[in-house]
Amino acid sequence: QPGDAVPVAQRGSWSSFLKAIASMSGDLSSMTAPPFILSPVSLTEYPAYWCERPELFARIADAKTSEERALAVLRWFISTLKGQYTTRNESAGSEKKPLNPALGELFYGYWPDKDGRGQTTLLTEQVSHHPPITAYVIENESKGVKLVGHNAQKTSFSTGSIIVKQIGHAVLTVKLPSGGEEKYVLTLPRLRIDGLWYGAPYIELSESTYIAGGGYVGVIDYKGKGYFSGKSHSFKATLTPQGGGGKDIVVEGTWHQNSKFTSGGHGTFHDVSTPKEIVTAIGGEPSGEMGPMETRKLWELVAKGIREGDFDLASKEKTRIENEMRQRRKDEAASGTTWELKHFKPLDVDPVYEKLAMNTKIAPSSEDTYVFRNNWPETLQAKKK
Ligand code: HCR
Repeated sequence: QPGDAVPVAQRGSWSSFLKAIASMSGDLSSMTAPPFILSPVSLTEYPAYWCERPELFARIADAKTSEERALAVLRWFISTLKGQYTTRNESAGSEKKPLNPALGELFYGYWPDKDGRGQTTLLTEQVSHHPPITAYVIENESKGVKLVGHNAQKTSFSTGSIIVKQIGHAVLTVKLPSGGEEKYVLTLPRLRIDGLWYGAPYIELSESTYIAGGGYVGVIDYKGKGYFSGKSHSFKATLTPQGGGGKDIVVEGTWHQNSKFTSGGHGTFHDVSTPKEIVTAIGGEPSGEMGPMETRKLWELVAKGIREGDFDLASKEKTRIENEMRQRRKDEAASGTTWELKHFKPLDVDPVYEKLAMNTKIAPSSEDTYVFRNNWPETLQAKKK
């Protein structure tokens, strides 16, 4: 039944929210939603989903040939999708609306060394509030693997679903045993949020993403129920060696479960039935504390309110933070200054992305980027040793 999953007292505000989405022009993240659909986690924490299987990230460095490396990159990428797009359904019963980050909001974390795979560190900064843009870096320094990226979303409404076009890309840099390095550009899938009518939203991926670099171009095509295998969360990935010669490698399956080679290899390709490793959050102040712009400090009471069902507290605190941020922007405008990003420098054109665009049909042919200043906080720098 429509609205079945919505608490009775919130059915009115849920249908108003849906009406507002249907006529929305622009940014869904800043719209007020009923409490039952709120997540206590800010979007600045989401980049951690890229590394919930740190051993697969580290293993990219162990590949001996370009083919092995391209397969290791693809395997790690596909294995992140379950975390990125189904976590809230698994832990909270449906997709939720994340907290909308403030400009300059930060998140730091790490995954410890285990079985010699090395430490992996994560740093995230909200580089724009409107539109929301999150930049991040994830690095396993001892293995020489680093991911730098940014993402934003453009949302629209179509036949009862929210369509989310992801804007942005990530660049993976891998140090080679020979001394050089290889760069891979990764683009992001399109999302369709269904189940709104019932108050139980969930995500399906659509269209294609690209992974290009190291002499290979990988195209991952996403399909939901009724395509390829008829199953939800299906994909087909084709890895093509560049420069003529060599055969395609094809992998098919479901990204939240497993996949196998259907050409150019045998057996299982990826399997995410094993447990994931959640990031350990760490304070970025020299004392090890979290500073006022660190996400879990900034949103502490809002998150507490949402988790404990105290929505008055959540809403009062959210309004206080939003007003403070608005005042900060007004003060900057009055003094002719702008907010200075702590860890990233905006750059109009990313040359690594442009090279990918030349080798594929990917549009747009050019994208901006955020260059990491290489200034890890001391607390994380210490984790790298
Ligand atoms: C679309 C979304 C905000 C953006 C989230 C992104 C795309 C962020 C980057 C991560 O790498 C992957 C990711 C996963 C999330 O699924 C996606 C969010 C899902 C919902 C949220 C909307 C802004 C909120 C929609 C409100 C609904 C649930 C009613």
